[in-house]
Amino acid sequence: MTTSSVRVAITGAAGHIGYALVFQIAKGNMFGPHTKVHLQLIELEPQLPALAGVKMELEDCGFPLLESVTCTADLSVGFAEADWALLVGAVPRKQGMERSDLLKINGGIFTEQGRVIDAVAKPTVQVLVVGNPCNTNALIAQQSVQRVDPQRFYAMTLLDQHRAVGQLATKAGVTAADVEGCVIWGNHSATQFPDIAAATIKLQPARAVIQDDAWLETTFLQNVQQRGAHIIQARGLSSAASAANAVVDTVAACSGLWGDRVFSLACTSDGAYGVDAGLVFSFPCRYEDGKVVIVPGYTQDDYGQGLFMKTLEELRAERDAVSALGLI
Ligand code: NAX
Repeated sequence: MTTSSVRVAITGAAGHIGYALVFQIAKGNMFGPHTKVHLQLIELEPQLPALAGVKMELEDCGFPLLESVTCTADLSVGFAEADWALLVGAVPRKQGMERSDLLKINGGIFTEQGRVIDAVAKPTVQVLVVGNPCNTNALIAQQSVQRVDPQRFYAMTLLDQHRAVGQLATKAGVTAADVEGCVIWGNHSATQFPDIAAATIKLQPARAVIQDDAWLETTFLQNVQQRGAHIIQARGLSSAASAANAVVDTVAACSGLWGDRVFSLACTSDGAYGVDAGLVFSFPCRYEDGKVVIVPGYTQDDYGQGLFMKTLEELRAERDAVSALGLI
């Protein structure tokens, strides 16, 4: 029995992640088997022919839950009445480009997208930024809103959590389902802090099961922080299927489909854990009373505190850089 429907807007829908994502949503993996979906696919004008091909393939799948597919380069059509806006499209850093150029170009894109979302999406819309630098792009996008609650803008770090869990599971010779309580703090970047202080493997403290502090503090840390680069080295392309999988899981978790399970999400700090209010920072979160909340009570030793401060300092610097550019 299907009971409801959701409108999902996706930018960059003809890109690598978009192509791995839309079929999962249409199949029901994001909102479950009883929710119909309208896909509102947004691309740059030159990519519209490729997007038309994606639409053909969606039609060729015969997905029972797929109500409609809109393909557009017009943001006000793409974000109209959206329940979720998945901001995947972004301009990648090219050779010779300064970081400030990247922030400026993407800043313009995310300012405009935030403005249009505020104007035409449902007032209850939730926004997940995937396009990098995703934390700061989310910070920029939420500045444009007046009607929509800026707290409903997030950036994705669940892929990083899944990567950390994968590393621990492989090292311990167990499956991912046996690993719990691993969280990501801070920025979706090479400074991110994958924290295993509260993690368990088969319900035993992860550190005691692994019994290799040197591995945890070097190989594990680098493998998680550098996983994106390692995948590019191996594939010649950046992670797409695993990123799409994490988008599906993030939206499901934010929609209550993960129950009260804790998951990593970059959301707007309210000052929790000493993070400057307003920064979009990855915290342990859970769905509670119809919304996403930051889970309190995690503690860190000096080692963890050092890593926490490093990623916090990086996000402060990104915020100051976009502030200097007049983007926030
Ligand atoms: P692709 O270059 O394959 O696709 C991006 C698509 O976005 C292109 O089709 C492009 O035409 C479109 N696009 C660009 N600007 C747009 C705009 N203003 N409006 C609408 N569409 C626009 O990149 P892909 O591999 O799909 O990666 C997309 C983004 O995800 C990148 O910024 C990437 O860095 C980021 N990632 C974020 C991750 C995360 O965990 N937060 C992990 C994976 C990924 O690296």
